Order: sequence, then C-alpha cells, then structure tokens
Amino acid sequence: MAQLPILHYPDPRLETVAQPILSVDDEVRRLAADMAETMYEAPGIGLAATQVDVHRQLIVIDVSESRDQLLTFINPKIVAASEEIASYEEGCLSVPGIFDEVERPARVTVEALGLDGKPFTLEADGLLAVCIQHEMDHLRGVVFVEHLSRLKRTRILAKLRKQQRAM
Ligand code: K2U
Ligand code: ZN
Repeated sequence: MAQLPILHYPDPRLETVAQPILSVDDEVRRLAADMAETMYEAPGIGLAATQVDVHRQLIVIDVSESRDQLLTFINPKIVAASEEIASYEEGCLSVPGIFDEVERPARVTVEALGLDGKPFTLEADGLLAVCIQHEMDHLRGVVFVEHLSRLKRTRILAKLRKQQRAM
C-alpha cells in the first residue's frame, strides 16, 4: 500500500467532477486501500478520490473511535435525505487548519457498490451522515468552504496563501 499526496484548496483539480467506476477490479481495490492508508495517516475520518487527484467515484470513511470500521463507497448516490437539518463543525484534509459550521440534512440513505462489486444501501445519521455528504461533495468538485459565505471564503483563501508563503 502507499500514502497518496492530498490536493490542497484552492487547487482547481479539486473542482473536477468524478467519473463513475464501470468495473470494480483489483486496480480499484488497490486505490481504495491506498486511500484508506492515506486517510488513517492524515489522520482523517473520510477521503474522496478527488482529493488524491483521481477523478473516479470512490470514497473511504471511518468514523469509529477504534479506527477499525472502514467503509468504502463506489459510485455512491444519496437516494433519500431528511428534511431535518443538522449543523456540524467540518474540516477537510484539503483545507488544513480550517474548521467551520456547515448545515446539511441530518439523515441520508446512500446506495453504492462495495469492493466486491455488489450494491448495498446504508442509512446514516450523526457524524457518518455528515462525512458521507462531505465526501460526496468532493466527487461533485465541491469543497466544504463553498458552503460558507463569500466573506468567510475570502478570509480563508488569504489565510491559506499566508500559510503557503510561510512554508
Ligand atoms: O474530506 C476530508 O478531508 C475528510 C474530512 C472528513 C470530515 C467530514 C465531515 C466533517 C469533518 C470532517 C477530514 O477527516 S477532516 C479532519 C477531521 C478528522 C476528525 C474529525 C473531524 C475532522
Ligand atoms: Zn474534505
């Protein structure tokens, strides 16, 4: 397995819309394993293929305290979302050091393929629901800061540019 480099906002490659995976083969399974290793090392609770500059519909998530409950979603689709909205302070491995409140549906139902190529359906709430929606945003080319106000985004960009100059 290998750790993969993570793209940092505002890299335009993060705006790429991911393509569906047509065949769940060993290459896809190797990519998922590398993404999981990258996520655990970061550390993070989710990672989308877009963030490692692979524009295919694949996300890995582990919201467990024990860090041993890995979920892999291939070609995920949200097929139902609650009217109830929940607010959660989100971060992103592609936007280091930035955290802010984002409002999203509190519960979602997701249909996807597993690493065995078989379809499954998952009902999620809490942090798992937030993470699934956050990662699926990445597959649409959307970073969580796009949900914030223009003023906040401007301030975040200035902070990130200052961070990058200091490196
Ligand atoms: O996309 C990413 O970079 C993964 C995020 C996942 C996330 C989803 C929803 C809410 C917050 C984060 C990273 O894991 S950010 C780092 C992190 C780690 C643990 C808890 C919260 C944030
Ligand atoms: Zn993210």
